[in-house]
Amino acid sequence: MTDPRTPDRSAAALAALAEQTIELPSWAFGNSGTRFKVFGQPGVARDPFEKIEDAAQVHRFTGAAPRVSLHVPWDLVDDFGKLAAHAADLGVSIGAINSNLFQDDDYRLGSLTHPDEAVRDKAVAHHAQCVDVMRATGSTDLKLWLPDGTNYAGQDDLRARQDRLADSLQQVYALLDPGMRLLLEYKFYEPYFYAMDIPDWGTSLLHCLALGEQATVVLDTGHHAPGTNIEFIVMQLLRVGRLGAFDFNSRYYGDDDLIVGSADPFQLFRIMNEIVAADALRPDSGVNFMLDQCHNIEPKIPGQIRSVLNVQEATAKALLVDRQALTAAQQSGDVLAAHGALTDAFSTDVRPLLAELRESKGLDADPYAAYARSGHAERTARERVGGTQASWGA
Ligand code: RM4
Ligand code: MN
Repeated sequence: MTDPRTPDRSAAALAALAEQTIELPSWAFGNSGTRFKVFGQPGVARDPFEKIEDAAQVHRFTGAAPRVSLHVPWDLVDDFGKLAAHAADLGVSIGAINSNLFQDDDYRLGSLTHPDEAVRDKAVAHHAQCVDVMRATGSTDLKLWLPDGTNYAGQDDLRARQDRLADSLQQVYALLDPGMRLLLEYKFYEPYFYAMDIPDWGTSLLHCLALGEQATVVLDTGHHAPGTNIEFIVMQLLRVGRLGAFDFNSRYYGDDDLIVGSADPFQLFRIMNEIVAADALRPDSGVNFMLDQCHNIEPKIPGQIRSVLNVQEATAKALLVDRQALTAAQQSGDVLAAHGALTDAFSTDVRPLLAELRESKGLDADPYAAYARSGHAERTARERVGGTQASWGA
């Protein structure tokens, strides 16, 4: 067993961590729940302006979360210029714009894949609205999760659905300005259970390759069958330059959207290890590290702070891997030494290193405790009365 924290490696890790940013989802700050119950919480944001205020708290205490993704239409406002200015005043900016193809009666049998061209046109037009929001807010990422699929064998022609999808996606892609990207997400089941139309990274990648350079894959860590080797997918997408973003969260059973790193911290470490090995942590690598989570029972701002800390911890451990020793062991066929190079890094307590990072940025070493002391939770519970709390699906 070796301690991977050499002075050089720690210094390099600190420098890389100082540059790392994590994007927060606006919907994490609204109420959410399961199909059984949505629990309200005191002080929850009532509109996109308040969601951004809450996201800015996460950035204020972690120094690592300067962007907020929006969901359209959940976050529609009259004046997006004003929303972007509000974000800038609070020290954050607008990140990816998520389209929504899963809450309209017309989409019962699909949206971009629907047999009826009029429905497909409507779903494409929704993305024109999203691109307008991008122009008004300075966002460069259009994120598309396709909820389309079928429940029964024979319900629709699987191949025809792919052809319609390719055609619809081309129309969406044509809406993009230069410098904008299309982030295409996949999910293996739900809301349909027989066949999703973009069930896996291969399908997403094929569509991205057909579209062009501005199309990349989104990997949501909760969207795979149990036991899937997610870091393999990360590696493969990085190899072909098409990993556009993560939606980070944890799962035990389905698309649980729990706090990232809570269910399987070793998996998160293995994912970040592939990122570091491919030098994809650099801010200009093109990989957007986003969270896609819902805090159904825990308080939302502390839940997001915890999530950012978990990503930072996994990243710090990945940065501490002794890559020379790892390569030497791999080349000499020393299986246990190679595995040990990873587990030594994973077993390292990186909290002191991260405390050092925060102090060097003038932040409290413990963002979670500093937020609790700030009085923000009590103030919003007192002041945010009346109106309707934001909710997943509102
Ligand atoms: C989907 C998918 C999308 C997210 C919605 C809320 O399952 O993960 O990324 O926008 O949920
Ligand atoms: Mn997602």
